[in-house]
Amino acid sequence: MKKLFILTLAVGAFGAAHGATFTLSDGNSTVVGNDVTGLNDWFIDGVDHLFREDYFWRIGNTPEQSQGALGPGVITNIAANYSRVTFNNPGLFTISVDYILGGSTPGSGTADIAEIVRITNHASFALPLTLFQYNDFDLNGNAFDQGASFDGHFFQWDNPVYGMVGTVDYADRWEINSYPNLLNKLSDANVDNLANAVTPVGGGDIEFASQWNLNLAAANAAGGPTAPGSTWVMSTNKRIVTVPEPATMAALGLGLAAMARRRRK
Ligand SMILES: [Ca+2]
Ligand SMILES: [Ca+2]
Ligand SMILES: [Ca+2]
Ligand SMILES: [Ca+2]
Repeated sequence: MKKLFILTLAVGAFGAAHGATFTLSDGNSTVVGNDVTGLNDWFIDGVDHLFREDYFWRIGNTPEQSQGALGPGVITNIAANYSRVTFNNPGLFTISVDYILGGSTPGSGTADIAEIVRITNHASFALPLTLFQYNDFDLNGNAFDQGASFDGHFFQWDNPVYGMVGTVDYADRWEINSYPNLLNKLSDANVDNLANAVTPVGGGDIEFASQWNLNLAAANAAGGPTAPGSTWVMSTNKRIVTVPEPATMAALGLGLAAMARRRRK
């Protein structure tokens, strides 16, 4: 009973045009998203591993809100596996997210989503904008009994399915919590920052988020968003792998450890 009312509620609040969906397909994988709650389904070989992946923002000391709260987004379908969603906050900023799905061979249980986020300041003053990337994976098609850790990248597992999320630039803050604590933090009327902590998880319905504290340079007075620093670009990658055998799992563990070592250098 976790969740299904969210989209209906938001569509009701904003009207029928808000809530347009898009679908990405590649190989063994399909992703479904919309302009209210971000990505809501990530099917790999028929199993849906995702409840929600979305972006939230605030300016200065205003409470956080989702990008979907800005109103209808513009959805541009670029290829079968590639869509762009753009939101405009008139006179202040635009935010666009490119979603690119990389599927794999049928039966592999593996797929990848690359995202490129662009935020452009249209104001004539520097914009203190804080961005949040929110992830609620329900790996293996269930919302309980999952584990997670953070080591520069996020890892979540529900054996034999593993999810990983990494970002460039590295975020300024992060948090792992249990649903819906983190979602409430990003949706309530308080100004919140992520805790840089794993909060003990009851029931194992994991959610996690990253936070970037930005200060986008003012756009040129002529009105074009062309000043150096007025646009920020971030790339992020999500991968889900299914590991059928203990030997393969050990190899995955070694790979992750090697990745962590490289990162620290
Ligand atoms: Ca889903
Ligand atoms: Ca489970
Ligand atoms: Ca809040
Ligand atoms: Ca979850």
